Amino acid sequence: MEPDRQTLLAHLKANPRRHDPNWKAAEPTVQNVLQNYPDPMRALCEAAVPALILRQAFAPANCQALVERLISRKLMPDPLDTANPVKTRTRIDIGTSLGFRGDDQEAFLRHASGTFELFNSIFDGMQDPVDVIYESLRALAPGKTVLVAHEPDGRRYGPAIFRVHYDDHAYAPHFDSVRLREKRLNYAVSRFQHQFAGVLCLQNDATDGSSTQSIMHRCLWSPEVQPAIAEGSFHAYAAQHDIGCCRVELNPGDLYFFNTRCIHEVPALQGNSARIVLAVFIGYSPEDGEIFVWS
Ligand SMILES: O=C(O)CCC(=O)C(=O)O
Ligand SMILES: [Fe+2]
Repeated sequence: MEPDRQTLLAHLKANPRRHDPNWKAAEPTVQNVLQNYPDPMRALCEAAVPALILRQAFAPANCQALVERLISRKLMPDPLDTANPVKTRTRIDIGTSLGFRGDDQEAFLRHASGTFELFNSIFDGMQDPVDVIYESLRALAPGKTVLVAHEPDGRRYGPAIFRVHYDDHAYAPHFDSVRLREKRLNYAVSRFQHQFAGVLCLQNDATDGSSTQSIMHRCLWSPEVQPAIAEGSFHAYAAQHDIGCCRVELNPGDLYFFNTRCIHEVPALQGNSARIVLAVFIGYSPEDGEIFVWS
């Protein structure tokens, strides 16, 4: 359950976030990351860094072209089309979400196969942003095989998902784990010890420097922190335990990877535009030759 928005804001007001100057993302290119962290996946496992950021992994000009493509294919509404019906949701997903559809495994896998068809045609004539995420991960995890997550019978999960966020959409402080949180032990991805996310920024909610950005807290989830997450009092918990954070500042085309067991949040949007990302989850175990990617 999402904690109550008012509670969250009250705790945040009384306990402002503290930036941790000693916890910095590794960036801006694969080469630089590997120089400083020869095993970047290990750095993520240990939360030695809040994130790995690859600047302009996807050309910024292509971001705009891609958003226009999503609009022309009617996958998201045209913001200039004032005849649009009033939106009733603050988020549109384009793709297949295990979190949302995983309760019915058959329906989930069927939906995922539809997403493969959609993604096969959607990027015609342009750089494929899904490839960019997978190739970046391959470069950061030399020696591993990076592939779309699949069940033992070969059926694949969704390869990635577009998320279009509107209005005052927010992600309260949370963690993501098929193993520890969602407890989807009937899925092949539950074999992995660690879960990461890869998020490619396609559009910010504002272009004037006031855009909303994700915030990583220097705190790996444990049963001890769970009550604060559930109650919406994580900001007070962080202040009490002197937990600092890092704001991951992204521009369109920037791709970041992080450990989803780190408590993270995206505060409420304030700008006039939608915040649009292409996102994946990643399953990783140090001794496993395969890395599974899904959405
Ligand atoms: O959009 C982001 O940057 C992260 C979103 C997130 O935390 C999630 O989808 O679980
Ligand atoms: Fe998350």
